[in-house]
Amino acid sequence: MTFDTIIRGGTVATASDTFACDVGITGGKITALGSDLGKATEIVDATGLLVLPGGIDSHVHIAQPSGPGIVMADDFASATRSAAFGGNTMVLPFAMQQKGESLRQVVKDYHAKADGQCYIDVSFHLIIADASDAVLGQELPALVHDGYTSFKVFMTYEGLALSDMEMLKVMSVARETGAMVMVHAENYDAIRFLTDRLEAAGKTETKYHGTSRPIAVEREATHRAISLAELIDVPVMIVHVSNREAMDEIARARRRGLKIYGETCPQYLILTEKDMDGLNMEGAKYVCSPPPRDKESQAACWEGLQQGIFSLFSSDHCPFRYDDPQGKLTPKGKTSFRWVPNGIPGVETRLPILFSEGVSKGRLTVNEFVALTSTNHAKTYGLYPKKGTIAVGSDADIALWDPQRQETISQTLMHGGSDYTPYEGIAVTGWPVSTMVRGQFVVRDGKLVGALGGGDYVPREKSELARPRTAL
Ligand code: DUC
Ligand code: ZN
Ligand code: ZN
Repeated sequence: MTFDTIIRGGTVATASDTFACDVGITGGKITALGSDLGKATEIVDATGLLVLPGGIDSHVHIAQPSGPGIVMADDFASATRSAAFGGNTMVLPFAMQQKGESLRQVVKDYHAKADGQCYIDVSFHLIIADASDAVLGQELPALVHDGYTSFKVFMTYEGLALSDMEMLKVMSVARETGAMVMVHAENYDAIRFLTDRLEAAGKTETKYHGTSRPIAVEREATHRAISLAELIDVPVMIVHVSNREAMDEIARARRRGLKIYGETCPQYLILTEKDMDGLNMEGAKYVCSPPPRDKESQAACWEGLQQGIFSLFSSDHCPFRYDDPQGKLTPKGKTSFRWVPNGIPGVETRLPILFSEGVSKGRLTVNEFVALTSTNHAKTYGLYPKKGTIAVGSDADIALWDPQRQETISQTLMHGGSDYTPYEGIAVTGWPVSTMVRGQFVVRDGKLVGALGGGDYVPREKSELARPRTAL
């Protein structure tokens, strides 16, 4: 048999094993693993490199409406290009509904933005902002059936926050349809109260973003989301957990046998609240929600990754330009932290940061790294084993890593639409040198070689992890 490609001489690592092995690829799929595989149209020399499943970033925001006068820094072309340079072969952005909108129409609109514009594969989660009977009774079940098998709900943000009643209704639909619910857990009223009080006291600098959403705000909402999920008996994913107290709520629920999953992100390992205390508006570069906390919270998030309380490590990529009134510098006259768009770029730096701080520094095995950045994302969101592993029959979505390469993260190395990285100056060991999607290189030896439009939309199965504990 002649393969299209053989990746030869590398060390393959999956979520469970590490082994010296060549990879044979035919028609975009992995068709053989072994040695002396024979002939191929192209032999790729991977001597000295790790051959890993491509990263799957299951929490990214791309081309999402972000309020009057604010524009997100990435469209699908720039976000997926940036993701590919960061060792990713798939991203899962959100199709975000706004109040009064048809969910079906929202999905169509996001497809129109993405179709032909992606360098790597994509699939959409839904964001449910309007929990009307028509949306929950008709549109949502039909969309789950069509492969949109996960949706995010917000407990905060103007126009997005759902009441407890609405959360219960959405969770009921998830239970009936077998979809995965993702929860943004922060207490909306508490944030509004604290924000008003800070502004009344003249405390409007960016550093007060953190003060307006302290840990109790996140812990309370996490506890409440878990309680609501328990009432419905539906699994949920608590996304972007930033601290020990919220993490402990997840761990406690799990000890009680509930299917509550957790995700954390690079900003909670690397940044702290102090970063938002920059001169002038510099602190705005780090404003995201939940906000970065303190060193103790960073240590807690590491424990959560090591102990499996967090099964996902995602970027929550949500980029805005810094030096731009349509971005972090906010429109004229809107000077309070309240108006700074929430979110930071991170899709390109997620994997190098976790590899370096985790694998190179001995906190994680390479297999844990693969699980946290690829395999668990595929399993959680109905893509496994098509995606998220290196196995015969799986898509040939592969990242080649140089585990020794030293780089210093800098905006000059980035390929997205933002004009800064919050991780400027961080030294890393380990770097993704090439990225291949379904057998085709998108990035090869640090150069873009993939075609715009080479990335496909991938409909998803229902997640094994989304099954309720008790029968319907
Ligand atoms: N917070 C969110 O909820 N979404 C995107 C980015 C952020 O900071
Ligand atoms: Zn969120
Ligand atoms: Zn998010």
